[in-house]
Amino acid sequence: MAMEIYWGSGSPYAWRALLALEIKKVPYTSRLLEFSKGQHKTPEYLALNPRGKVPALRNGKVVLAESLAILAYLDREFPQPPLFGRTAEQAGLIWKSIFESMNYLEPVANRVIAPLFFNEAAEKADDIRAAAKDVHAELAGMERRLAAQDWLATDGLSAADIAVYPWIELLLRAAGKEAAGPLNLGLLPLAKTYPAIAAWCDRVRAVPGYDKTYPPHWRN
Ligand SMILES: N[C@@H](CCC(=O)N[C@@H](CS)C(=O)NCC(=O)O)C(=O)O
Repeated sequence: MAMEIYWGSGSPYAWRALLALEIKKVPYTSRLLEFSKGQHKTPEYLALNPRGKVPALRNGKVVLAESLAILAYLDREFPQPPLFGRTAEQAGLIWKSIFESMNYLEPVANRVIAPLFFNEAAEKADDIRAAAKDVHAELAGMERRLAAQDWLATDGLSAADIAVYPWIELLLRAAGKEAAGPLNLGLLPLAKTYPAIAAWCDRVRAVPGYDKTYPPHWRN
């Protein structure tokens, strides 16, 4: 049986796994779980990932959760094109970018994104504004890097781009919500606020297979 990937629409973590599969042109069976129906909490799914979170991957006897672990697995199993670099230096730079995003961007981005997605913008307005400042500081660093190079960590598309890109998309979607208007987040239009990040987003979107990874419920 082809490799199976369990994912949820709009999950940045699941998006990483789908991007890696498409970039590596690995055949896979898509198992889209609906959060609203609790399909990530069924006994069958909990047997794959007891945390009840997406993504999870099954390839024969191999069962894996955690998006970055899935990326590492796919990179070993299907080495071309390499996602974690060709040299020791590249591997270091890629992991540095990933950890910077995990440690400094994602926590503050989440404080902007979650309340806007879950209709809590009014009561959390102060915290959203405070977090947005930190988001801007992180984006400014990314902007400087991407003004000097096409990809986040090295001279080619890597796991760093795959790991960070879904968070930028989530931020853009949150910033586009009506409730974000009064907050003046200063994120949109990205081409004006962060032109190098916008150009990088376009490069990621041009990756063959990208369309298949786009969250289906965002198309409506
Ligand atoms: N560290 C995990 C995070 C996975 C995660 O939090 N997934 C969320 C979707 S964005 C989820 O499945 N949440 C459902 C839940 O916790 O019930 C990874 O990198 O895969």
